[in-house]
Amino acid sequence: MVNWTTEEKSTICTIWNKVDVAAVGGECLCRLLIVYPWTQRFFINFGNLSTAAAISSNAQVKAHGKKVFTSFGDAVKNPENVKEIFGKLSELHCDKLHVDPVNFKLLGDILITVLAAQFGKEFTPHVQACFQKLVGVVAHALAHRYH
Ligand code: HEG
Repeated sequence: MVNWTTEEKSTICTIWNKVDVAAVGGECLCRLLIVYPWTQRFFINFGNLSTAAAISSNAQVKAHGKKVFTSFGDAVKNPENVKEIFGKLSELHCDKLHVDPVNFKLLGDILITVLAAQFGKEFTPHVQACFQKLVGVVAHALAHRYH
């Protein structure tokens, strides 16, 4: 069981409250699909993903990025209970979507790079450490019900 200090939780909330979830979510999913092109296989029904430009302007990618990171926001609000909150999602990603859990880590790392770019100096090593811990917990929780 991972412990969270009040300070860590407030550090994460301070940043997350300033995040435009639709913009950051869209950006993260775009980057995942461009940087790790094999992840496109999960989204073949999303239309044209043939070039970086096509991915960046794809409305379904943007909408799905918003959906994923709105859900990630539940973990921000309740980092102690991520395993419970994401239980059903873990089953879905395993049983129905067949997403390799490695991809949760890749997306988490991408979130860190996107936040670092947006927040600059405010994204101190300590802030990064707090987010690194959270994306680790989220990736672990999403992989938890795999069998
Ligand atoms: Mg997943 C659907 C959350 C990473 C592939 N993802 C969803 C849904 C949510 C979600 C809330 C909608 C579930 C529903 O319709 O009931 N995803 C979520 C989180 C994270 C994540 C919180 C990690 C932070 N997802 C993720 C990754 C991949 C992926 C890394 C693949 C590389 N997700 C995926 C696919 C779907 C969802 C293919 C179904 C998309 C669709 O066709 O609508």
